[in-house]
Amino acid sequence: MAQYARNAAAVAVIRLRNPPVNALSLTVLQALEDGLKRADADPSVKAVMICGENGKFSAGADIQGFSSPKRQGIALGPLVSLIERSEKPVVAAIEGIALGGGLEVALGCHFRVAHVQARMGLPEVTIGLLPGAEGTQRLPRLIGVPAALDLITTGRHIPATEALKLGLVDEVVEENTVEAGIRLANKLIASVSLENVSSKENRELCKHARILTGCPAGQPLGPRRLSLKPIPRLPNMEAFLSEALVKVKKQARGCLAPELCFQAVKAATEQPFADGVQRERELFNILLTSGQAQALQYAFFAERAVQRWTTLSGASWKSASPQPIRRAAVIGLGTMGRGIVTSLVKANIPVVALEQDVEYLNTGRKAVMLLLEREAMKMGQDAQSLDFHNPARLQFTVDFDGLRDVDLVIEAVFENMALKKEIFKKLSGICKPGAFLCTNTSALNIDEIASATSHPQQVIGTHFFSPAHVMRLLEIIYGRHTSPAAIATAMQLAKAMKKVGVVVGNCFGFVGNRMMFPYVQQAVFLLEEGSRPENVDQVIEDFGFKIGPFRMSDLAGLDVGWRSRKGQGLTGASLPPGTPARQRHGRRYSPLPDLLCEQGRFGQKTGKGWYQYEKAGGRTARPDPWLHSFLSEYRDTHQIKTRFIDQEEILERCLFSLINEGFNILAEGIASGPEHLDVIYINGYGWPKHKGGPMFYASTVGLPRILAKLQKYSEAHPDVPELRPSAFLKKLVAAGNPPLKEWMSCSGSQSSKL
Ligand code: 3H9
Repeated sequence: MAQYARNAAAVAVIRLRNPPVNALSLTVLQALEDGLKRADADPSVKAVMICGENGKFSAGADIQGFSSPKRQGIALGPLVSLIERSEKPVVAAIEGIALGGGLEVALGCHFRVAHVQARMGLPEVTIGLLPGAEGTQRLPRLIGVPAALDLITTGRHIPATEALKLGLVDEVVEENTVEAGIRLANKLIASVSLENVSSKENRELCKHARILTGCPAGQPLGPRRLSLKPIPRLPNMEAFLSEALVKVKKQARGCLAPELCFQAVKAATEQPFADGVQRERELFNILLTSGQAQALQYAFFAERAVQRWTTLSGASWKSASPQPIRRAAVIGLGTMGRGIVTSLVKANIPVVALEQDVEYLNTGRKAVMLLLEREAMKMGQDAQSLDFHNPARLQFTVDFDGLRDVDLVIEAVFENMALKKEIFKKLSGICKPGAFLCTNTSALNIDEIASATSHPQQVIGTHFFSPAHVMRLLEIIYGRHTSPAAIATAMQLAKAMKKVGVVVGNCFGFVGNRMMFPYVQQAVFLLEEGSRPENVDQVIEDFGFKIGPFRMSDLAGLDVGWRSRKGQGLTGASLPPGTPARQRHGRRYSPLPDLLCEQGRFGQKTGKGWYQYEKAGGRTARPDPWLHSFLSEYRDTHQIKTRFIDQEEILERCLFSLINEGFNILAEGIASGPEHLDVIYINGYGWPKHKGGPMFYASTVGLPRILAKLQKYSEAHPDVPELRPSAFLKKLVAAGNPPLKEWMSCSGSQSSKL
């Protein structure tokens, strides 16, 4: 609701109240409208101030409401106009956040005062929408087209200081914002009511109020009504807009909202306010029903839902308490370790970084310092707080003794079980008993690593994604003995590093990589059967992935997987003689990646992989005629008939096999819900967010269709178990294809492998 109150003077205060973020539900809107009408009707009220309960203005429209079947009720746009039309000055006192519809309400007000720590923005684009309460028309009138376009098409939140520079707010205060708002309202009252009074003192007061408000005498509010303001012209508006459109389209990669946001702002530059509003509404409705908005809003709530973690044994976020991390250590300063140290420093956690010898330590130190300097530059004025030259905040050592008093260690050495166990054994003897011992692994067994220590309850997997200081995902893997406090602490750490932590169970590859295996496997099988790397990548990138599987493999280095397959005895010297070239353990196997590695084609780093590059370390992938003839010869050698494979088959075999593995993971209880898998894929694997993650996508395709296709492909490739439909998928189809949020209630009888 919104609480209406009169203060001692003539200011009516309307306080938006809908915890936790004062979202503008229909009830809040109704109360806001009632409050405005009441203030209007009361002659003793001379000004109105709108603020929010609990130090937050408002996070905008209630996002849950967009999926509600009964969205009837008061509309936000006309309410913003009602505020603007008020004959009594209306002041917005912005504390905490003013986002989306919240900021649009503030734009309807005649004056805006913000607390110095407040953040503002129009983030609708990030949930597949555009500012649909006239924000696309008012904001460019207030701060100009370039700045408005930037805020509206990126959805970024800006601090109050930037808002002041842009002219988005009139005043930034460090003290109580509500009191500052009331003070301003009183000055405005003075400016209006004292105009005709001739005492010298009143004339002075009136003059002061006019300077403050920028309103000419006799028209106290006219220039403050943004809908009446002309758009600030640019000398080259047309050229500016066409360049901006190219940029917006490039960044959108198939997501509709940024381009429609652009169109709405463009309408503001071409049409009168009322027509622009009409255009904004049309575009908003297109987005609302596009499917992408549902996917993005699902992703928004999924990211919050995964914070409420549970484990198979019943531990949960409700009862587990995170422990404070006053000091952390990172072991290993390779690519991952460097990124992890950088993330910890950015999170203001003092770090001890350890390497095996001085030479590695010095190389690692240089690399970390470089990363931190770059980060500091990006962060601008906050950079001093990183204070990374201070040894109390970042210390480099080769001595394990330096780890005695740390609260948490993150081991980030090579993916080698023996090495990891050796380190954990050492840590177990050196660290204090309460220290949490985390291993950064992408696939290895957490229980086996924990078995090397005397406190396995303190051991937990923390799978970072490269580059670790950039990627948002942190897969948090609990083992058989991991304590709930260790999980809660790892989740808290993720939050401190501004990452999204997702708690999953322990199995080979955990969630992300386990689902990735069948996807990559299908991609390679498609090459065996007739596709080329560029065909497969194109289909996957057209779907919206940032990068296709072959370009990704070239970037990561083919040698990484080769080393792991050698370790598993799938290739190399340990392969038993007489093993068929294209079969392992009775299943289809493709030696293609191994053959490329044998030729020294490790990807970008060697200048050749699935593609060719301009030089070793080059970034521009070009299709390679050598590879095309190599594939033809390979098919001849193995008597594979080359066939044309269409886009549909490429997409379905890659994605449906990945999704199929997702159903197995859910059935085994490795993840407690489909949203976990989706958050992992969106934040760690470049899945297009506007398609909601693999499991959400499966729900939109329809489970019966996915099942039928998997059955078809499985019949055509009986030696590929990954294409055999998961029992859980079949069960859901038999249960009538329930909506995604009901899937887990159907999983009851599934057995757990944990
Ligand atoms: C809009 O305004 C459209 C208009 O232009 C036109 C309309 C015609 N609605 O993130 P947190 C919940 S579209 C409903 O954990 P934080 C959230 O789910 C809107 N619920 O906290 C969570 O619930 P739970 C444009 C919302 O401090 C709880 O609040 N606005 C909304 O890390 C706490 O959230 C946006 O896109 C909402 N609008 O971050 C802003 N917002 O506890 C979206 C939050 O049950 N919101 N909740 O899990 C945010 O960016 C962040 O939530 C915010 C707080 C920065 C506000």
